[in-house]
Amino acid sequence: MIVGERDGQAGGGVKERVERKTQEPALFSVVLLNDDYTPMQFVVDVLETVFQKSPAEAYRIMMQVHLNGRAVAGIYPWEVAETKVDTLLARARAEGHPLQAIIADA
Ligand code: TYC
Repeated sequence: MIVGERDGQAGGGVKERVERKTQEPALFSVVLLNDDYTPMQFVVDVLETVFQKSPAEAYRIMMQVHLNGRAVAGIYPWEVAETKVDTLLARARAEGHPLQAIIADA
C-alpha cells in the first residue's frame, strides 16, 4: 500500500506501512589461499567434498589459487561459510597441511 493513502473511513486515518520486500541474507565468499605445501589433489578433494564442485571446476579453482594466490571457493550466508571453513581447516590439519581460507564480503 502507499504510505499516506486514505483508508476510506471518516477522519481519514493513515494505514501503517507494510514491508513487503523479503530480506535477502547477507552473503560471504569463502576464499582459499595458496601455500607451497598443501598437495594440489588435497585442495581438489576439499573443493569437491566440502564445496560441492565438479571435478573440472574443483581443478580450475585449485589452479586459480595456485597461480594467482587466492580464489573464491563458494558464496554462502555467514554461518554456512563459517562451517565450510571449519570443516576445511579440520581436514587440512588432520592431514598436516597448512591450507588456509578466509571469509570475505561477497
Ligand atoms: N601451491 C600448492 C602446491 O604447489 C597447491 C595449492 C593450491 C595449495 C591451492 C593451496 O589453496 C591452495 N602444492
